[in-house]
Amino acid sequence: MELLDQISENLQKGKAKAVKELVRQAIDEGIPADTILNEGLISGMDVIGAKFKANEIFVPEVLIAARAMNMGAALLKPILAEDGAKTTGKVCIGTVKGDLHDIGKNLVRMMLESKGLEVIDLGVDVTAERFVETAQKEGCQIICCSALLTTTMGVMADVVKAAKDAGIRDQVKIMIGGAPVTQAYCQQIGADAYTPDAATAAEVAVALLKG
Ligand code: B1M
Repeated sequence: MELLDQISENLQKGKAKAVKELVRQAIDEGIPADTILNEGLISGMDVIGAKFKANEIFVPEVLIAARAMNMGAALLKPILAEDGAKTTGKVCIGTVKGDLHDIGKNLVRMMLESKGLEVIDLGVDVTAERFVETAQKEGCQIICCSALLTTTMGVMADVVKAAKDAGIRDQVKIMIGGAPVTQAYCQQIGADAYTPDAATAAEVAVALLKG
């Protein structure tokens, strides 16, 4: 079986140690880090998502797979950080209030850091006020919000409103993403950018910082 398929299969089985070893092997074989991430780790997580939706697996299995995903991704972080030109800028990122999904958010953070940006990670379950207070206090040029639930994506509109109410809307860009989020929603709430994946998020953040 091809190495990337083995990574995906082992991630689905929650075998974190095997995933780590296979990711290391893939790196040693010269497979590009973004290919390992997308075609090994994320593709395995996609299968988990489909099975979770179909009630074929449940929360414990998903959590074990998530752990394997994070362990594999951690090995890729320093390699992704070596790639390409560096930009300066400060970003705060978090998963919105009521939402505990952090795998995608962590990948976005990793890709932002790989571009040289300073990232303040607020974690999960972050209120609109906390995003805005952090941006104000720390002088962040960009706020990145992640949401994975249709019931929590509304908090992103609250972030836009809170930034307006705090008088910093013209000083901070608001980027949004996560599986249920769309370009149409971005326009509807008046955020600055929607991106479908972590690599694009980092590219768009750099473009926004360059003005
Ligand atoms: Co949850 N869950 N979950 N879950 N979970 C989903 C999201 C769901 C779609 C599964 C399903 O039923 N089909 C569904 C949501 C339905 C909906 O609202 N439409 C769901 C549900 C219902 C729930 C619970 C309510 C289940 C329950 O308890 N009954 C519960 C809610 C808990 C809560 O948050 N309050 C719950 C819990 C969990 C776990 C804890 C078990 C676990 C999370 C573990 C963790 O994150 N540490 C979990 C997981 C893992 C998933 C699925 C299976 C996988 C999500 C994931 O990590 N994908 C998910 C199914 C799915 O998405 N297909 C599901 C991999 C990740 C790399 O992708 O996060 O989309 P993603 O990130 C991408 C892009 O979206 C983008 O870049 C990333 C990489 O390229 N991106 C951004 C993400 N954030 C961005 C921010 C940006 C830009 C881009 O800012 C600029």
